[in-house]
Amino acid sequence: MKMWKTGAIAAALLPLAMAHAFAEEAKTTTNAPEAKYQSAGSPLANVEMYQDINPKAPPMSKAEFDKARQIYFERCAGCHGVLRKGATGKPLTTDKTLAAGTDYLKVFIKYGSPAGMPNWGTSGELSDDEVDLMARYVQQTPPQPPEFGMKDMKDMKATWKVIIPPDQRPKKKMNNYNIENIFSTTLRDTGEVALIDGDTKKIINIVKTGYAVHISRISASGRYLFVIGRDAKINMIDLWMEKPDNVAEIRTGLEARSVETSKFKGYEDKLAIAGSYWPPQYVIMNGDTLEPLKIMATRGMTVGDQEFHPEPRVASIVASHFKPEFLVNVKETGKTLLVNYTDLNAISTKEIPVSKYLHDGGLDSTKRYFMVAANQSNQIGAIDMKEGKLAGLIDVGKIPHPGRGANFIHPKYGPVWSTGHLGDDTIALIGTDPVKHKQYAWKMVESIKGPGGGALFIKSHPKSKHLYSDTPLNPDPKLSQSVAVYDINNLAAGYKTLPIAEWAGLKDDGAKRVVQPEYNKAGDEVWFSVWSAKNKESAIVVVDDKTLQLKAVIKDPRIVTPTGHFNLYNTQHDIY
Ligand code: DHE
Repeated sequence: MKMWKTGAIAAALLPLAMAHAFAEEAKTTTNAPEAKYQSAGSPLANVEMYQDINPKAPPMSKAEFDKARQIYFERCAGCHGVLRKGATGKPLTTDKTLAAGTDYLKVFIKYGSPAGMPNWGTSGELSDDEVDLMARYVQQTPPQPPEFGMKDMKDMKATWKVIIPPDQRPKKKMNNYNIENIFSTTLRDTGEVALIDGDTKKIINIVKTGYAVHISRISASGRYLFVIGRDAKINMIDLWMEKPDNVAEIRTGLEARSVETSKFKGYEDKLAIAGSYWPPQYVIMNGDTLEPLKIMATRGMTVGDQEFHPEPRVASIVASHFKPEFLVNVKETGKTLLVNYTDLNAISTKEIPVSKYLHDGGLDSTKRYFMVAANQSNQIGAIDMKEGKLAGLIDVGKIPHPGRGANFIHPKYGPVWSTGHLGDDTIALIGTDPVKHKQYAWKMVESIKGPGGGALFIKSHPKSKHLYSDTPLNPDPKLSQSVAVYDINNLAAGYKTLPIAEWAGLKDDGAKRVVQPEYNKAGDEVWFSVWSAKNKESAIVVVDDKTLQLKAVIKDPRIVTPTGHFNLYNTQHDIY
């Protein structure tokens, strides 16, 4: 039998103890489903960056550095930030990592931490060599991706293409589709959207878009559809064409998630806006050609502690119906910007400090208030777009994640907006009527119990008596493959579970995560994506909202990794 000397045991255990200490120090509100969700992979992985040789850091060859940089941007940047200044995860700047040292960092990376750092080594996602590589990499000076400005020959202007100029586009609708009931479905891993006819459930077209497409938004008139990829590529699709397809495209940065178009009276279809994760900026474009007109930076001071943040990412953006303004939520600074677009040569921006870190959100039923999730503060900010101020900051559950949230009339509290949570099993209901239900406005009036954490999207419809909440990131497949539905007139009765993935009848054993309830225009059907890996079968399941029975399953070899889907009418009119 091998004999261990006390000193050897102590030496072997030391890094583990230190990692625990580091984990304690690094306590964040991150939890495992959220950490996995954030580490979805950044397109910056493939961007060439300069290696700065730091004499204090452990040596790394150029090949090792490039490999580690790629892993970092694929797995770590979502939480720790591009420049490692910290976001959902703790800062990994060299003052901290050099002091920690390679052994200490290796244990931390391999085993993870109770505070939410995934166990990259023991889960099998990184080999021991890769763990060692990453421990050395995070002690190097963080390489900075390039900026992405306007320049004609390079950057934004060089990526801008008008495929069909406005004067060569149809003068009237050239197809017989009921455009308002089309669904734009994200095909995440093929870099496409499927345009599906909501009436016939047939695919109209599969349109090529950016890498790992994120969201779809629709112009004020309902004619143009805008889709943004994680690589900040925007595609503009003309729905009047015989077969709706791309008419313009551009890249507004190197990584992005949000796009929107102007909706104020007199500015319908005039402008588009996209926010980037990198560089930290937003870009205002011509609404029918995507010509980039103005780039605005978001670098600045954080809310509360007022520290400079070099890379505050742009999260959700919405167009105001009350003023010629875009509402731009900046994640790391925790601020909402009201960007007035009447004079692009003298843009006025009102900055509203809210809370950290702003992510997704949606409008209340009057469209006056934008409800934005501050996911690391467990709060929702209610921004009054008419008065241009913070109407309320509401404490909710752990890591709210509403998508756009769900509005409905509660029998006691009147109009409420609701959100589910990534970090716990509750659904928060917030009163949104400061006139007739003043005592409930901007308060969490109720927290109802859902099936589990890992919720991403919640949805209702003015014509429905139901509220649906998914849980695709719950580790229990029974929950990630089903959806909870409540009767809004009797929430106390609890929820029913609909076995959506089972109803899809898929032939193989994919993850079958059930994502994003979305109503059709009439509000009598609800669509769900059943999301499996790229090499497995996926589907879309349609439920009859009255009977809660299966109505249709849409399967097609082209429906690969469906995630978000957007009914064009409901998206155009902010109905949710
Ligand atoms: Fe999303 C919305 C960012 C992972 C599906 N997502 C958003 C918005 C942001 C965002 C900022 C709000 C846009 C707006 O309203 O203008 N999402 C991020 C991330 O940073 C994150 C955590 C990690 C990443 O690397 O991207 C992330 N998102 C995901 C997914 O893994 C999801 C589930 C599947 C996918 O397609 O990648 C996903 N996000 C969505 C969807 C919306 C969204 C469907 C739109 C919701 C809506 O109802 O409008």
